[in-house]
Amino acid sequence: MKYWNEEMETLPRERMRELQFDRLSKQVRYAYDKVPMYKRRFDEAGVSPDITHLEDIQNLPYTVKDDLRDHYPYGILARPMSEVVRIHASSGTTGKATVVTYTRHDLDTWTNMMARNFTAAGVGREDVVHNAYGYGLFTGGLGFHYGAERVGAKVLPVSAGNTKRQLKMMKDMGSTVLCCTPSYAVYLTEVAPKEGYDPREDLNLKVGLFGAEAWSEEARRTIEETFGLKAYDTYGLSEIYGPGVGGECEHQKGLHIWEDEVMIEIVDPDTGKWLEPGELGEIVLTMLGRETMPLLRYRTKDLGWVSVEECECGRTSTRLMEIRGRSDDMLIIGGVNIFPSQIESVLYDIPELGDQYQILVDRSKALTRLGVQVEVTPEFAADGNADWDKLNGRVQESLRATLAIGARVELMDPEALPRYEGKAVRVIDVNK
Ligand code: DLL
Repeated sequence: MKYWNEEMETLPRERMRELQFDRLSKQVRYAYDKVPMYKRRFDEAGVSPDITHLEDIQNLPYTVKDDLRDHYPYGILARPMSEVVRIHASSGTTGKATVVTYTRHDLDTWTNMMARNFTAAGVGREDVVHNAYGYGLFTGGLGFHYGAERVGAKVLPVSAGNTKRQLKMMKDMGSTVLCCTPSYAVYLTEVAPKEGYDPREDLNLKVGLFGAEAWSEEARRTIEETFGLKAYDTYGLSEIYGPGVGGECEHQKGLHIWEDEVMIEIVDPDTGKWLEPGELGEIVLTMLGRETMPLLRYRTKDLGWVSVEECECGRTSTRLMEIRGRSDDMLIIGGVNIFPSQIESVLYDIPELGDQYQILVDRSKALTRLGVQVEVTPEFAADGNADWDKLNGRVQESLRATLAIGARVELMDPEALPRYEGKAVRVIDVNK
């Protein structure tokens, strides 16, 4: 099957805008009538909840993560609790967790969005989906699970952890699709051969759906080449259902946003002004049919840019061409803005280096200082004649040449750094 919802995925852009306006205007009025936080905010700002053009969305107040924390746990509900059938929550490492609720209708919408992602990646009834996203409060596990079931695939709900067993299951069950974080997939490229598997011969993987964290094109190449699969990016966040806000098609040229359900804006993070396609800014999302938590203009803190040109696959949606990472993760070193994924790109291009690295940030002095710890490959470590100092110098030079930053580099033995089953923690604040 080429599309999951052909009508919506190929709707001419003008018609999509009309549909969005129709849905948005109802949703804004609904949020105003049902959620006291929005009524208060609109009234205080003197903004009418009855919009007359799609562009009016620019005048509406934003919603931020702290709004969810301030209304912990059930303060933003637009439906009675009796209609809520699922609750997810973020881990809340800093402060209170953010809690998200779903009605049956919300779960159905989410599942269909994930079904579009799977279909765009060519996954269907013939496939065995190995789902190694964590099951639990995190939206990754169940989001992928129900989406895969809906397209008729066979789902293996393995969840995260126990890597040896993961590989055995993958082989024995003939899994054709791997779903996990890209950093875990990279880790699997290392463990599979060590456990005696030839990743291409012994495993039957054809497709991977990866997301939940920023990853580089180099990481994609490593995963694709090792397993002989095609790796697709998936974007989403718990506040906006979970995974499935958008995903790549076979052309892998940006992530199609399912715009009949989620409206995307790219805004200047400082001024809040709308930016044009091609311009990097903050991703702001509004759900057009959410029943329980009708969040309006949710500021994701993720930075990205979009294209509105039609894709070769025939889908007409806006495409998210790059998700550079969270503005919170952006490092400012000597006046230069750097994202962890850019450092990953440099490191993954040096063959003597392994796949595990950590970025150490020291903000104790006036100038932020950067350190990079990166493992060397087992072959390099085993070579008695290997010149560690020379390699160290090369890594420093490459970082400087590509990113214009100086960094203290520490080469580590293989397996010296931690591995992650879910989202990797790449940036360490040494002052904390
Ligand atoms: O990570 C939902 C998800 C699960 C998406 C599985 C994709 C796959 P949260 O835990 O709420 O939800 O984290 C959301 O993760 O704001 C981004 O910063 C980051 N993120 C998610 N997908 C991508 C991606 C899930 N494809 C936060 N590329 C988001 C880069 C991503 N960052």
